[in-house]
Amino acid sequence: MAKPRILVTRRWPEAVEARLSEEFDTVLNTADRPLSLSDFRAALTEYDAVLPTVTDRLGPEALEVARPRTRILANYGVGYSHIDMDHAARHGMRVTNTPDVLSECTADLAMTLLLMAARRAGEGEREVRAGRWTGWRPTHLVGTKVSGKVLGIVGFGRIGREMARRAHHGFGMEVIVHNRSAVDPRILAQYGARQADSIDALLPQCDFVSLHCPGGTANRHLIDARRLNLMRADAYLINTARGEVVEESALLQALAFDTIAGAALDVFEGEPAVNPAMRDYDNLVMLPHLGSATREAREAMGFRVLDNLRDFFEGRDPRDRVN
Ligand code: 8YV
Repeated sequence: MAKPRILVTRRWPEAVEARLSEEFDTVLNTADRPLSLSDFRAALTEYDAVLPTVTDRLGPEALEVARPRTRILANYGVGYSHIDMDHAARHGMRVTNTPDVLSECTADLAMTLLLMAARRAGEGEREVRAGRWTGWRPTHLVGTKVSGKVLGIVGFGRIGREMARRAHHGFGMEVIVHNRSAVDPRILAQYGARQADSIDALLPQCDFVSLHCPGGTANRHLIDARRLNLMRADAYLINTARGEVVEESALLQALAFDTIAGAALDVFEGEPAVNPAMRDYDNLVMLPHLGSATREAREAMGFRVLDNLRDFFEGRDPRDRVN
């Protein structure tokens, strides 16, 4: 029987690409150029499986193909708000993701951002690099203490829990969570956490708020001007979830008028485009979507996609099916 024909839309870790090439009739994107809309539409008619990433915008237009050959979109990453699930379902396409294997690394990065914002690490680094450091003084780049403070977590899935573990057991933080569905008190107890009834109730209680919910239309601008106003003036917002979860223009207003103390973002509304105005805010830390960017996580994500493909093409239910 012919091997399934699969397309990998970006460069993946070498070890995973090698294994994919052994097991499937695989086409790699050796130039690592993002696919255009027409490339993607063509791919859907030529491949049994397409393996996208967050840089593939698989909205209704990209998926508007009369008779696709593709039967599975095996996404590299846990978030899949870049895929129009209604259209995928209409074509009977299976969609899978890669949970678990990136939770620790993404939480590590959320904690990195939290620390950077609180301790003004970005400002300090820029100062040293620019040769502007004039020496130690008691009032120099004074930030905010992290240990023992209150952390609010919005979205208490795998990554949110890893964040809570780090914050509570590593930094002695008090953790308050809000999740779409209520969290079992036995799980909360593992992180010394308590539950807020609503996001609105959570926000005013926190020194730091870290977002770990999914993106997509349901959570678009979940943190808007009104909710930013519920945060304390000395509080920080951390976003490693998806850019659309925060209304960026409202966040910039809040930073400009010091209605919050600062923010740290790994994801952006129009990424990779970043609103140029954001570069002027010293109370804003920005990283280029590095959440899962470790060798270990990126390889594990690739092998998890491979597991999903094997399951699918051998007639089993893929372990990470999301539809
Ligand atoms: C990925 C992420 O690197 O997994 C996710 O949802 O945001 C990142 O960790 C990226 O999405 C890969 O497609």
